[in-house]
Amino acid sequence: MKTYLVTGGFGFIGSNFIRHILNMRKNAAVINADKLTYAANPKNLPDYPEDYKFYKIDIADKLELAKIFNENRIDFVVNFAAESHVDRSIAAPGIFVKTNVEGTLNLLELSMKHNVEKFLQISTDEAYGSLGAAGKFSEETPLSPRSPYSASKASADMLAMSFFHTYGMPVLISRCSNNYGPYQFPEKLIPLAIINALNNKDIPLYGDGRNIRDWIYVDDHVDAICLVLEKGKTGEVYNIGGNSEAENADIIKFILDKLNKPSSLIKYVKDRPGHDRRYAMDFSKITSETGFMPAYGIEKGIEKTIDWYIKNENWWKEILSGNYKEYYKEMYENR
Ligand code: NAD
Ligand code: TDX
Repeated sequence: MKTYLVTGGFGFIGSNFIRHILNMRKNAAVINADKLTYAANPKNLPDYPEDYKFYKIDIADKLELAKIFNENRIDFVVNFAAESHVDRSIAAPGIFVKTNVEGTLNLLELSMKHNVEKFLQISTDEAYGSLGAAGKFSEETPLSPRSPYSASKASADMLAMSFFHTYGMPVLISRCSNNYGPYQFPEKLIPLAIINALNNKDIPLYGDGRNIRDWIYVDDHVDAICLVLEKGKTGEVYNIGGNSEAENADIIKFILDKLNKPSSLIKYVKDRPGHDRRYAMDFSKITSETGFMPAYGIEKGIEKTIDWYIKNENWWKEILSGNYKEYYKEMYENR
């Protein structure tokens, strides 16, 4: 029996990861450590109330976090917990440093003290910065983060790798491109566009709408994480991508088309400050070392995602009717 400590397990990717582990690994126990911020939702894991332990914990609180390690033998740490939204980091960077940097440091220190078998830091392509029209990020690309969010993630990555080099701790880092799929909080582009389109509301498109992201369906990211944990080498970074570069405007048009909604719902708004132009991932290293290849192309992945948001209206209606509404209004409707 191996025990996984999954931080941020009630968020988007963390909940999809826990579901996968509980379904696929009969000899795995999961501990979910989550602060339950606005982005968390216990209903992201509706079918597994009994199958794992949950600690409501802020990873930035080291004393609280230590309880988990004192009460359980942890084999693998998978650190998803983070403030994850770039726009919020521009509005209020402090909490990004607290959670993403200080929280990761606490986890590293406790994981080292308790001799965990592997520590996987879940990171992002945004740590590399922004690309021009050509080229891709490789694991050798120097880190050059440009938003408070990506600066906090790059800092956490550097701390994590310093624990490998300084203390010989078994640390791995995975850096993934933009995820989408079920249970994504509707502040991010794809769920926001689907929900607004379903509600016949304007969809805000930043700047000229031609910024490019490499999109990956969340199940593919989860598969890649499992492969990194199983076959990755400690002290190494693994890029994960979806092979699906697309301009934001084309993503929104595709969604509107699928839902038979008019393109007049697109509303061009003021650009995000410091908006990264393009991300693209060279993920040949994880492919050659673990066999990873994304199973979903962008069209199939978005169709599946639209289908999920249509069938799970209650999930997002509840979110939109809560406190988040005020933020949503301020952020998008008054631009
Ligand atoms: P999310 O915002 O949906 O979920 C984050 C989760 O972390 C929430 O459940 C929240 O309550 C929890 N959390 C936040 N602060 C915490 C704290 N101090 N202590 C404990 N728990 C805390 O995020 P996501 O989109 O699922 O992203 C998960 C991870 O993957 C993040 O580290 C993010 O940087 C990384 N990542 C995300 C993407 C993406 O496209 N979403 C891409 C690459 C990497
Ligand atoms: O309303 C919007 N309109 C718009 O044009 C929103 C929310 C976004 N955008 C643009 C900004 C980006 O170019 O769409 C693109 C995607 O934006 P987000 O969904 O906010 O994602 P991004 O900023 O690219 O960051 C995401 O991917 C990498 C995640 O939020 C990060 O956690 C992850 O590390």
